[in-house]
Amino acid sequence: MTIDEQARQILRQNDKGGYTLPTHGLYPYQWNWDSAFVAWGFASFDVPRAWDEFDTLFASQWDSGMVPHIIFHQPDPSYFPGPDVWATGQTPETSGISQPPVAATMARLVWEKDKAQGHDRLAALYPKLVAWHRWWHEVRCRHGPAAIVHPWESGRDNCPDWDIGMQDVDGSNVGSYTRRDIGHVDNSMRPTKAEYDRYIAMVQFGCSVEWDHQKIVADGPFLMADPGITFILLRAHEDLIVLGEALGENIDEIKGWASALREALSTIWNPDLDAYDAKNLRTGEFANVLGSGAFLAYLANAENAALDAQLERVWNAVNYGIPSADPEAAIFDQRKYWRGPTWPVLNALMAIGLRDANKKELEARLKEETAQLILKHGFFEYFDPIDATPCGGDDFSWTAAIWLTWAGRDLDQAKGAA
Ligand code: 9WN
Repeated sequence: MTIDEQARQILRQNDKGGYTLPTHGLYPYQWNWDSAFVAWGFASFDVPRAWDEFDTLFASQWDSGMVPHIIFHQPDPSYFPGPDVWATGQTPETSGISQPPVAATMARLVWEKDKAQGHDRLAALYPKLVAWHRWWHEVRCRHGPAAIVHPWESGRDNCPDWDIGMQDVDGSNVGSYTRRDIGHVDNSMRPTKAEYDRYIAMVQFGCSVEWDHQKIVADGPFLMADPGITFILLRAHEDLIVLGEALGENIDEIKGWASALREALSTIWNPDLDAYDAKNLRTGEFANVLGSGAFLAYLANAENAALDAQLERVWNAVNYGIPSADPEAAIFDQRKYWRGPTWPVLNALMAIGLRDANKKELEARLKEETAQLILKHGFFEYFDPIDATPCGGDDFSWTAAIWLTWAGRDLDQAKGAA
């Protein structure tokens, strides 16, 4: 079997009929941003199936416009926290928080594969994307940049960016529970018990206010500005504008959201760090850690010379891909979840940004290093950026997807017929 065939087989094997699991065992449900990347992957060989993935995800959109981070289609005891812990009362049951809004960017890439075939599918999805972006703007960009109320919303769960916000969360009264993640992968690679206690405390707060996100933003235990989501959302607004224009829609409202968000970028530039940085919105304090979220600036055309220099320094300190935390910082841990390793899927997002910033050599280097990891070890969730050790889950959907769309081929070719 060729490596492309293996990647397609992973997507097919993780396909539960309209939605795709990130990987069997560790993540037995539909995850929000995983599905968006999976759609991009499916579009390389089955465009209608790509649109199905978005449809299944957006079928669980809340009335508020929020698209939840997990859809619990079929109960599965192998994941904690499951639907009973979230208790959101949705059908099918869902978690109560969201995840990085990459869907409009991925929908644009899928649509560009075959605009004629995709027109009606896009027209049906478009108002749902707009409603989700409106929710981000109205509920989560009230302080300027995009704010998260739980580290899991960032998709970069326990990266050092959130440490200062996590300190203020009381995890001492959450009661007993059994984690399932450490039954699937090495405990030392996953977040600690103290971190999980705090994650659960934040879920319990959401339950206590019946998942009213206005109340969670106003009074919840955790509220931090996320540079990663800010850049992803800004890019997604711009992609949504292109999609809206193609459909003949009035895109003035989205343009307003995009310009407000761009204006807010100066508030997450930390001059002491000389980079974009996460900020605790309860205290005004910066995290003072350089994470991979900052390098998503390329995706939103928000880079500058200082960030270029930081990228060079951080990247040259490792051998494979862009690390999730600064290798020269004390907090760096080359195998620990989001505290050092490299994620092929984030490398793919950054590559789109580097290509658009006309940094073709950097994009080629990133592709080459990411491809080496996959060719050496397979479609793992993430990798040690120093010695290439594969980590986390195997046969991972988004790693297969980005192989088919980027790491295994030329990004521009993969765009297909425009
Ligand atoms: C919590 C599914 C998800 C990804 C996230 C990644 C991890 C979940 C977990 O797995 O998060 O959402 O239980 O660790 O951090 O980015 O979407 O692949």
